[in-house]
Amino acid sequence: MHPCRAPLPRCYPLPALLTWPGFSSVPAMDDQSLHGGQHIVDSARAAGVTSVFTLSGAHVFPVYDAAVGGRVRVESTPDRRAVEREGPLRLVDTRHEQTAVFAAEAVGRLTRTPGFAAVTAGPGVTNAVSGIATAWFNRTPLVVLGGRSPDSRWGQGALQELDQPPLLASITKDAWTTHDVAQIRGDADRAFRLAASVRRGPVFWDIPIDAIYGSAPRVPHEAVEPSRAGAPDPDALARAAHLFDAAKRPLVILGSGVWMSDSIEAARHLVAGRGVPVIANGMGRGVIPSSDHRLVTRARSTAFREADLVIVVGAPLDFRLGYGVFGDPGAPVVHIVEHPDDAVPAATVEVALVGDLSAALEHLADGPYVDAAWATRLHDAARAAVDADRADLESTSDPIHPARIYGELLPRLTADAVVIGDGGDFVSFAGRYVEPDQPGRWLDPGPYGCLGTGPGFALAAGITHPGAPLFLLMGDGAAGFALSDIDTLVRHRIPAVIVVGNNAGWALEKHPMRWLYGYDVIADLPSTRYDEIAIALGGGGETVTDPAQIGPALDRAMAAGMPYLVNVLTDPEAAYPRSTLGI
Ligand SMILES: Cc1ncc(C[n+]2csc(CCOP(=O)(O)OP(=O)(O)O)c2C)c(N)n1
Ligand SMILES: [Mg+2]
Repeated sequence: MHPCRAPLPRCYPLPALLTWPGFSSVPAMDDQSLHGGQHIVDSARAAGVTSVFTLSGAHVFPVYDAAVGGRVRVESTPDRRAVEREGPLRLVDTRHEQTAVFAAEAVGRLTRTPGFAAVTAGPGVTNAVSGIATAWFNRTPLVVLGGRSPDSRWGQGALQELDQPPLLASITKDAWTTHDVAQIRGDADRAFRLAASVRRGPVFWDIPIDAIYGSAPRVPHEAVEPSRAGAPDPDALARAAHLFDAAKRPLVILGSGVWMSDSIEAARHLVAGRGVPVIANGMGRGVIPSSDHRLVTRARSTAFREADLVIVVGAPLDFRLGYGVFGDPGAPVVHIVEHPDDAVPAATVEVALVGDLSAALEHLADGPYVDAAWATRLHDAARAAVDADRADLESTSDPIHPARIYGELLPRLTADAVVIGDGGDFVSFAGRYVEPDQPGRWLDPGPYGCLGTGPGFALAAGITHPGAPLFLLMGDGAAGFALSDIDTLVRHRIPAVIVVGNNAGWALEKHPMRWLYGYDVIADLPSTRYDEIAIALGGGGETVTDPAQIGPALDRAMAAGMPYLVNVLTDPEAAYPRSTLGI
């Protein structure tokens, strides 16, 4: 009889679980025989993973046991939290699975190695869906392991019995169930490799408890590297170079792919070699620092309207880029992507260059210098936009204009600061004013636009960049999704400066509804003391109503050495001036 089909006790008294022949108790493992969790943790480490994000659930206990190195290790160390931190794999527990998966997603983007979350069966998995979808939209390497009720009970109505892979199939590179403990190591290797291979993305796999609690011989590890992008087609390269050389008003857009594929040096080389104006998007922000006069993100509408060639590197031609139509009639586009699936057809695409981004950028770096008048025009337009911001950034209005918060924040941002946005209008203001000086230091949800990502992202940033100043900017509406995970930031000692732009409502919905209907409903919220929630959860905080007090409050937050929430009451009528709803 297959061990998974061994007779079970009528229900699951825990001691019976340990003696049932399908399971192997953890202490019985010897050097040659590993339980399912040990196979997974070994595989994760071999893939360069250092943390696993989770919320406790018995379906995945073996992962925890392996992550901390087993009972003897835990019992011989007086500080339980230290064991959880030190690993073999750092075990990071949250208050909601959405936060665990958002954190793993952010780790995937910040480190460019797969983020890893393990969630319990059923509700653990369904709570993970928004994080997995976020990774799908962002092309983030992410592995989510789900617990699963036992095969031997399947169909009988075990707790949380749910066939999970079909739920995830449309938002993952692959989603499957591993039924046999002997397959776990190979499947884990495949999951991490697949997530990190071009085109990067999330992978989901679940393991029934009768397999993950079982044991199987140690498997010799064969290192297989994730697949990388191939060499771009020489003909396409030549056509792109020809268009670039002939263009009078070329523009380069650098997207997240430049960061994710580590093509930063090649991008800088291209910009310096050709003097071409650049607009940054997503994780491409910071590749060209704000001090470089060729960065003209603030002259975006002029640049999009007037460019006669747009070279889009590592970014989808989605709503953020007007679906690839720049100017009227649309300027020709050279679309440079790593994988054919990213080269979606748009009428304006003249050349689709598929392959290694660095190779493509290096090839295009050779050629004539861009017309100085065009570069100067965009630089002047960008500077004029920055100058025009000054009045709002210095506003003394009462109630506080949200821009004034950024007027106080910007001088306090050092180059190593990580800035995270989670919200509507308040974060649109952040995107406009905050220009990171290094890549990989700005995190927003990306095109999936899911509220509630912020605390998970802050957790990831605090773990990935310990010691770097960390700012989490949240709308008051967004804050409501995951404030309980301030508790997580406290427990894991992440000294995030949390700024809530509290306009007592869902402004990004309130104002558009008013424009469309002349009135708004369900868009008002109370002016809640979110700082008191942070204090109750073990952090610090204060409420600010006077614009002159924002700066001193930020200073106190930065000096606090713990999560500290500055709850700034802002003007509900100060809408972000937007021209599109992204549709
Ligand atoms: C999970 C989720 N639910 C709903 C939305 C729709 N939505 C987008 S922005 C927004 C308002 C956000 O309000 P807040 O965080 O307070 O920022 P504000 O616009 O007020 O500055 C809403 C409800 C969403 N993007 N994600
Ligand atoms: Mg709000």
